[in-house]
Amino acid sequence: MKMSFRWYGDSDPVKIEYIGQIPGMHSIVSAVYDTPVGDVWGEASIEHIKNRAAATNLAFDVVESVPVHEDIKLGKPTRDTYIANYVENIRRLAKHGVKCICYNFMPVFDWTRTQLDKVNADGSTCLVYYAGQLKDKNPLADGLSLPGWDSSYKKEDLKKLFEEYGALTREDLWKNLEYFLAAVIPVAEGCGVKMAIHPDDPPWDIFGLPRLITDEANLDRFLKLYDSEANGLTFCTGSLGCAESNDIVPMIDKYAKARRIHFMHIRNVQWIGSDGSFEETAHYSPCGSLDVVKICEALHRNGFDGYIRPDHGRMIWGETGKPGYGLYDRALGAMYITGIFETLEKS
Ligand code: DNO
Repeated sequence: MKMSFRWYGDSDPVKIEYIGQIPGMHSIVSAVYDTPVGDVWGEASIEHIKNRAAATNLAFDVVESVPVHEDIKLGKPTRDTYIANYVENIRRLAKHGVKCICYNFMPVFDWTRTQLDKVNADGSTCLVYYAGQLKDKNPLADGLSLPGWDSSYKKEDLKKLFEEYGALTREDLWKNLEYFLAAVIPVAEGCGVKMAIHPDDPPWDIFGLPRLITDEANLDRFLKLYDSEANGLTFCTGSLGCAESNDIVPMIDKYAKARRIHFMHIRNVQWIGSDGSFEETAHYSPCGSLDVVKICEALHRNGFDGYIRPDHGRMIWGETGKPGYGLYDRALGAMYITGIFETLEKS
């Protein structure tokens, strides 16, 4: 496995030099942030990230994310232009050494939490999803902003998007995903890039918008849409694992064995009650509901050689910054996972 760490570029409060100081760190995971969704990324911007990484002895070989334009998900006539741009981005990234591209196919909203700064008993803060809190939220109402949303949406844009998705069935969304893969995967194959879809987070419909990448049956269906190693997964333990019904260790065994996991996001969550509520916790297994040792064992026994990054951490030691993406707790997570792998490799 290759350990990696997400870095949001020059404006990230976490300095790339600090990431380079974490033992065992191989890659930074980043993206071009100066270009609107759907456009082609400038080569100078790609090169800039690569140079920043190289100066810190890190590789820049994983991108998270090249976002998929809503017109592609909606299957609008304009999708072919956006797909052509997407394909050009894959070519450009490959040219600069990128081996793995993470993306998602969630309508409108990316990851969704109801609170970003829940104070824990020890004074740290974490991200939480309380189903009861979400019920009262109306995404079309003024002033609502949740993490992970594209904050550039105006109320009117959102209203229009909701109307467009209202006319789309779940099966239509699957068809649009298949159409996208048919165009993108052959190009990725040709230039040695592994595409890695991120599961929907949380893995169920929100605000009446359909979500597809949610459980084993749907992951199977997704992988069959285009049967190629280049059509793979970002296996996010927290996104899939916040649904108790997803038994993630056997799932990791299955997909790692099939060589369809290219990128692991490892984080822990604590299930709360039975309505889908959860809190994000430290990575250490006893802190949450997921067993990180068992997760790493499943990867190790299947010879996993892809990328891993410690996903969301808590805010600890007074750190402030991007919720979920501080330095300290993610660095602890990275070392914990690296330690588990060292043990597995030596035993
Ligand atoms: C959240 C992230 C996601 C992820 C995208 C991939 O912290 O895991 O936002 O980057 O869903 O496209």
